[in-house]
Amino acid sequence: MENKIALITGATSGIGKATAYKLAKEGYNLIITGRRVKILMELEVFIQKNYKVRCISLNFDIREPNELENSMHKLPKEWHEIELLINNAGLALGMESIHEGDLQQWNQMIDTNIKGLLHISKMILPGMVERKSGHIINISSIAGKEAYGNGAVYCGTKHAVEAITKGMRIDLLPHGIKVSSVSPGMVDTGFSTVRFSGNKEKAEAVYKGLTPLYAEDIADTIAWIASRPKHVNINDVLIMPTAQANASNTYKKI
Ligand code: NDP
Ligand code: 8X3
Repeated sequence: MENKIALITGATSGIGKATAYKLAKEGYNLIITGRRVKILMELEVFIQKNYKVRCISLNFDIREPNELENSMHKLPKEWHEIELLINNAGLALGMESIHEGDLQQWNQMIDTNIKGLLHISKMILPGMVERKSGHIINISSIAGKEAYGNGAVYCGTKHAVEAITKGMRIDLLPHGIKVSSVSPGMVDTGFSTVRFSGNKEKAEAVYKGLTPLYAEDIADTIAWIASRPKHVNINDVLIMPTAQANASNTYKKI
């Protein structure tokens, strides 16, 4: 394939979807992934129709090793040379104090945000190593830099993403593979609706009274990181809304 290939996990919503549009505009052929098959199919058709690139969707739950591997093994040969991997699929569930947390929610966050990211990276990295070329961009968070109350496990998963990113960068150094991360503060996506189990009122309250980041802001940042010259790697970008100083301090006009 002439154009470079990018694989985006969690492309059905928010940051992943905005990144799919942005990278399509930049001329990447796209592999888009997620669990919601209808959205994936619609996005695949939309991208092929509106951008001059190819797009293929893979439908799997990133927590399920067999689903993930079967899907990746079905990828046609011309899609094998993935140059850019955006490890974006992830979620937070609940906001309870540690002694009241839900074990099932903890497992889902750990299995998605840490183990899912590791598993898909392991599927794609051998090809990058063989070609001595590639770039992984992990989506971390301000929650990977600081812990906040009632978010210990989500923060723990993003701290793990930070450590994995740093470790990957060391291991992949001799192979010329770039490893970057993007660490956003509040971004208005499906994130809070998922965190509060579909409670729109609670989700909207998170962004009320301030201007948060939008998914497109993060997509722009990802595209900028991916477009630096070969000798330049952006290790990490910590990006916040102007109205948010850190994980716990926001300025709201309500
Ligand atoms: P969204 O809820 O809008 O999107 C999350 C994406 O992850 C969806 O496409 C979803 O796809 C995918 N996903 C979740 N679980 C799975 C799974 N088990 N298997 C496959 N795909 C999965 O949220 P965002 O766009 O905000 O989140 C994207 C990333 O950004 C996450 O890693 C999040 O932690 C991070 N982040 C978000 C911030 C924010 O404030 N929004 C700030 C900092 C970081 P589907 O449901 O179809 O499977
Ligand atoms: C998402 C941002 O502050 O809700 O990672 O953890 S925050």
